[in-house]
Amino acid sequence: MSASDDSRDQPEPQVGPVAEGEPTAERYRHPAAGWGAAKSVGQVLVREGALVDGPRAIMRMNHENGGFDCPGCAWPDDTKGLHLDICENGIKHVTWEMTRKRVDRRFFAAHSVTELSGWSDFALEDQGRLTEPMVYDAESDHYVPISWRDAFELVGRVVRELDDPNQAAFYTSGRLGNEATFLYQLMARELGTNNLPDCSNMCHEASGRALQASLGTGKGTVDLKDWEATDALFIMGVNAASNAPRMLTALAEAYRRGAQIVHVNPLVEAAATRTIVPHDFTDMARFKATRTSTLNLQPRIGGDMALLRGMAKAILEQAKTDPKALDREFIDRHTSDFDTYRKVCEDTSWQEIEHQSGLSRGDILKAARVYQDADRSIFSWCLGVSQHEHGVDTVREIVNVLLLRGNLGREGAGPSPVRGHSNVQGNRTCGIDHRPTEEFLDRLADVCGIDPPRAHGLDTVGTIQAMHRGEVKVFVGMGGNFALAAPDSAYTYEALRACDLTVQVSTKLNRSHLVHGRQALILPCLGRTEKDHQRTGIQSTSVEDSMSMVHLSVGMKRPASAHLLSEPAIIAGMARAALPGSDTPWEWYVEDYDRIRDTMAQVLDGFEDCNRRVRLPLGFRIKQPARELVFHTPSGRAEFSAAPLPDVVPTSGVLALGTMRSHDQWNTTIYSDNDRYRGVRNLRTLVFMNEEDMRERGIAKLDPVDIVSTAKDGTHRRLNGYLAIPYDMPRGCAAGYMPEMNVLCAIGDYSTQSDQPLMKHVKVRITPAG
Ligand SMILES: Nc1nc2c(c(=O)[nH]1)N[C@H]1C(S)=C(S)[C@@H](COP(=O)(O)OP(=O)(O)OC[C@H]3O[C@@H](n4cnc5c(=O)[nH]c(N)nc54)[C@H](O)[C@@H]3O)O[C@H]1N2
Ligand SMILES: Nc1nc2c(c(=O)[nH]1)N[C@H]1C(S)=C(S)[C@@H](COP(=O)(O)OP(=O)(O)OC[C@H]3O[C@@H](n4cnc5c(=O)[nH]c(N)nc54)[C@H](O)[C@@H]3O)O[C@H]1N2
Ligand SMILES: [Mo]
Repeated sequence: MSASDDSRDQPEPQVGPVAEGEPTAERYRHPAAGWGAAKSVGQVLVREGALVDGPRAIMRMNHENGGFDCPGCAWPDDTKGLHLDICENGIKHVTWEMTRKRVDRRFFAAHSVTELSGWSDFALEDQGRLTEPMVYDAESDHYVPISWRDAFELVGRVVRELDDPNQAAFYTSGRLGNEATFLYQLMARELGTNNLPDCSNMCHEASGRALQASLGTGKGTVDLKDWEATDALFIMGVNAASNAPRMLTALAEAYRRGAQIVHVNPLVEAAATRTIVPHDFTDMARFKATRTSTLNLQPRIGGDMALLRGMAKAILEQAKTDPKALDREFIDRHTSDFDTYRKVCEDTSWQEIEHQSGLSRGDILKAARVYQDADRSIFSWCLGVSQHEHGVDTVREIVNVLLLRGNLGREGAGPSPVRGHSNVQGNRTCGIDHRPTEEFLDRLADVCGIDPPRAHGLDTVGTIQAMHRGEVKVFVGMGGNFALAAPDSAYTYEALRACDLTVQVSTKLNRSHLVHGRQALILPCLGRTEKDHQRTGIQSTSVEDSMSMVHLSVGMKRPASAHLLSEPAIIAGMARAALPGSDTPWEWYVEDYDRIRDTMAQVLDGFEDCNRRVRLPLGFRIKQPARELVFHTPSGRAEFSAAPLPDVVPTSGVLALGTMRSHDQWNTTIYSDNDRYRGVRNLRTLVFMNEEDMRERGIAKLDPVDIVSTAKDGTHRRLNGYLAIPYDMPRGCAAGYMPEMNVLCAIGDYSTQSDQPLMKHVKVRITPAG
């Protein structure tokens, strides 16, 4: 089937449930979490039919020793022996996996792929858990059952027949546990490719590269104890109440302790107001809210670097009269290139800083004052900072500001990126990297006896482009929903459809099963909540959170179907079929995951003795050299960067559009059409705009509008009939929901610093619907 004549092509995926009521948008006036969250959880539990098992499973989530790790976000577990650290969205996520609904062979017999392609994405996932392997039958246009053995043989045959292993790509979504991750990259490298695109390429690639360049580590240096000890928190570009809800607890505790909390976000999000601490039942009962912010700054989209530069400039000016403004001793002993950085700050004018940040000098000075008055500061950030052309420079500027006052290598201070998927950080640690280091490959070769390829592989955007050109012919998705999550939906659909074979290892039916290659497999796997029985007994997997803590997760539920395999077993099955002569003991590894961990302990830095340490009550923390002021950088010191301020101000008539999540979704999984904290009901096809920008265009609240994006190469993409919602945000900015808005993101619009798609900075024109 060719892409061009295919009537199933849907450049505008319909994502949400079919709205049942009138769309409404009112300001949300309640604290975050609390009873609104409890009610929302109740509705999900009822809908998924999980009323009996749901609460029981949740009581086992995030336990020290014995429970399963929340498959939701990567926020770390409480360290103080609090055994019930849960949140609304974590509960939704777990019950989503535990649903009683099933997608079986009868379902696929009843619905052709063409028919399913017309369903909304919500309706697809709402069918429940996948139950057995299926293969696409072109003649009938249905998925039909296939045995595991035949499925593996199909993968093996197609891969073996490739002219070059680089014609295959192996995608990872950040849910995959460490052991499966290790086997997956081993399979790819034994085959001979580093084509390991992952969701990180769309997420925190910029953060990793920046921290690596500045500090010689790809990760943050702080842990939860630091959050508990800090004097000032700077929370940049994250919607914590929805996407890292357990951070609310940390913010409320910080506020009660008297710490300063500065939120930097074009939108004042719910976490920047007040919260009812989710598991504090007396607060819940008394409706007692705690503030979670002491200062809110609303820069323009992309204006963060200018704000940080302004803070640095203010501190350097202050240092002329106040020797305590800078930590000179720290700068002299531990950093390099300070003078170049000071010069670049002096040379950047206040006028430029105000223009590029969209903030007044007075507001920037307020933030600088908070920073200067604090003995210990933490900067935390997420996609609002990373998904930009200048994401790497901006994260490096965060580090610059931290270094000025020696906020590194001591309690309560340092950089703290908020990661996305629950194990996205562990995926990198365990080898999912299309640009692996020579040291890592040497050790892999040594320990595993393979000859890994040395050339860099393809990332997410590179893979899509190569599939489109016909150079990558086999796509394997280890979790995730690549078709919807990736930029430029129409182009990505064409790319996937040009493949000889697409393989999706999944728990639920999604768009990526319907936008497939000439041959296609759906391989259903166990979820994290489920018991994983292997030859030597029940297995557990390890995961790493945002703060480098590695701990075991063990499922407790009966699997959704007797025909599911674990992810390590599926990888081993594919590997054996694709590499018949392999000396790697794939089957032996799967019998007992301790064996995989023993190999990981020899290959991976920081995993020494991991089988013992991962069984300690809270697991173990991977050593962070930068935390000990050891810097694996060329200079052996923390390196200041001195990038010029980028021009982020849109030209006249153009708005910078950020694509983001609603409260009721998990990436491409949509739970409802509501976005409680932003006051929206029954609507996802919307665009938030500044009221003045709306007036100027003759657009009133809930008016339909057309949105046209302009790519770097001058091409246009459009979405029609979205409804405009006035929102408290700076002029020149707009916002709306991913994944629908990926239609607007051009494949060529990625950062030249990180190769990340520019998902927070789409240049658009918005006009009343034509
Ligand atoms: N419930 C739930 N939890 C999740 C997810 C989910 O979908 N649902 N996804 C997970 C994943 S994979 C990830 S990566 C994280 C994502 O977590 P977030 O980074 O919170 O994700 P987004 O919804 O994209 O929100 C981005 C935030 O950045 C702000 N923003 C946009 N542009 C700018 C800018 O230029 N500067 C600043 N300072 N802010 C800006 C937006 O207003 C918004 O508040 O969450 C993880 N956790
Ligand atoms: N425009 C725009 N696009 C974005 C973003 C944005 O901010 N704006 N954010 C980007 C980011 S940060 C990310 S991380 C990506 C997310 O991209 P992905 O990680 O690819 O997408 P998800 O929606 O998280 O994947 C959901 C699917 O995962 C499968 N799944 C769930 N649990 C499991 C499991 O345990 N094992 C397996 N094998 N499969 C499972 C289910 O079948 C489900 O349908 O999207 C990116 N896309
Ligand atoms: Mo992410």
